[in-house]
Amino acid sequence: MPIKIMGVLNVTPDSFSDGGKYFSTEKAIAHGLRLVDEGADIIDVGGESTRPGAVQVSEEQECERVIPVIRALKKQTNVSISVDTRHVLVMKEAINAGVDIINDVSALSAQGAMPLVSQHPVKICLMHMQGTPEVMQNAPDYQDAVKEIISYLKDRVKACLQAGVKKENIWIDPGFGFGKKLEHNLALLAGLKEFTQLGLPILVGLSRKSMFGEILNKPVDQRLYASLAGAVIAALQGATIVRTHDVLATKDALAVVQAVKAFEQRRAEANVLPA
Ligand code: 7PJ
Repeated sequence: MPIKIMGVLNVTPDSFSDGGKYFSTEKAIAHGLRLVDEGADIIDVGGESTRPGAVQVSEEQECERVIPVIRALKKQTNVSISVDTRHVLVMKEAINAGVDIINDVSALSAQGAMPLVSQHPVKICLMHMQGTPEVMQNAPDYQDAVKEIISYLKDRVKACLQAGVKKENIWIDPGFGFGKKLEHNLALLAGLKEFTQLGLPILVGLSRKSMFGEILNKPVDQRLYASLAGAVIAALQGATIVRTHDVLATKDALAVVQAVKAFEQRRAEANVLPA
């Protein structure tokens, strides 16, 4: 499966890594179209910041931010559109607006989320988070992060299947930075291949995250090269969707991974002896 690039489109005044530069419908649409030009396969539209300490918005406000942007991008582009939300009202209105993917950092834990999405042919990304955005970085704690997060995702996948979601519509995501210390994020990146045992597409979001800030001691606007290294490490281990603010750079880096993988595939096929 070719690696897909998901471009991040924040429609929030307080999103941490672009300083709310795109906080208006018009600006958001323009930025979304730019990400498409850069080669994004998916645009992920989010109206709620999940940064610790971020200002809370109502579901109605979140809809006012994201729905016009989703409608415009559906009309003006051919790429898939995703909505980054934890809230059922936003999911419902985004589905009405034609969204293709529901990307939920709480893995559809809101009451009514699973029954809603099971009624529609949308893809679902189930992400792991320890705690809630407000408190998740207070004291992240795991015995074995990789094992525990795989087990959590297996349970959420099972619940989705029981609620009637089709297996081919489910993606998983270990949730880098969501209730994780540096050592947990490193364990996940080092052990990402283990997530392929679920047999589902793996999405990773590493772009500009604080784990790179800790490794480099650099602010968010100086983490591009580190984020590319992270994306390459993830893709080599089987990540198939990479969520990023920097579409063009990430696309080029992952084209190299793709070419090496295709070479390995050809060589493996050539070495198979005819029956
Ligand atoms: C992620 C996300 C991620 C998925 C955010 C940020 C924080 N959705 N939404 N995975 N991160 N699926 O972009 O730094 O890692 S918001």
